[in-house]
Amino acid sequence: MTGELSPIDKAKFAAAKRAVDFVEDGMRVGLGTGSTAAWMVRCLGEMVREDGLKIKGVPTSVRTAELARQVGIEVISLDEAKWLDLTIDGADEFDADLNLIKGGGGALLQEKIVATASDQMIVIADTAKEVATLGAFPLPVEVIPFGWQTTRALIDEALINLDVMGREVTLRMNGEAPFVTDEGNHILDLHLKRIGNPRQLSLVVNQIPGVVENGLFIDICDVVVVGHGDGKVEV
Ligand code: ABF
Repeated sequence: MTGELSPIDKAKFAAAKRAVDFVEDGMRVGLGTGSTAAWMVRCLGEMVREDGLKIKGVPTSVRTAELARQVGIEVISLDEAKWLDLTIDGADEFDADLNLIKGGGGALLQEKIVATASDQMIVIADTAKEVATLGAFPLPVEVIPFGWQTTRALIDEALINLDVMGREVTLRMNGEAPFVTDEGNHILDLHLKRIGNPRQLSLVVNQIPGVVENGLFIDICDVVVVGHGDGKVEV
């Protein structure tokens, strides 16, 4: 499954491989999105095919759903599952309090719904994702397409009073056209450099009309599994 991996992929694979140890027979598992989460889906697929592991997976994106089916995991919707035992997902940044920035891959809305509906959320990451203060990675905010420029102006205005270092807001593009999420929305990336108070920022941004959800995950993650380039893992 792995072949010759680069150190970064080795780190992602190692984290994914360790995290699937938390998965038990009969569990309903939230399946994250992104390259690290894809390793986890492949590992789970192998356990299903080769060890007879019985799980039901709730994917957080169309692409994860496709991969999960390909590797042999039974896929169900969140409404069918109702509640999940565990979600395993990647992240763009995590801090010492296990607060996260997610959404670089554009799937933050479903990722947050799924993680919040889980008894436990495990993040899998390489060491580059660990930060002292969140914010070097641009914060993704999912907004509805209707009036998105007005929504952006309201975000600009709100940022003036918040404890952040940068204030540039850009519309995420996919070539010449705005990026469209699985839910048909757009993403604004907030280039904040340093987020002094993630909880306050999250609450303020989510109150702006047109905002669907932001990529700050506060008090949602329970465990971070960090993979290193030499294949070692810390939990
Ligand atoms: C998802 O994938 C995201 O929320 C995050 O944006 C991204 C991390 O991607 P990768 O694992 O490819 O670095 O988990």
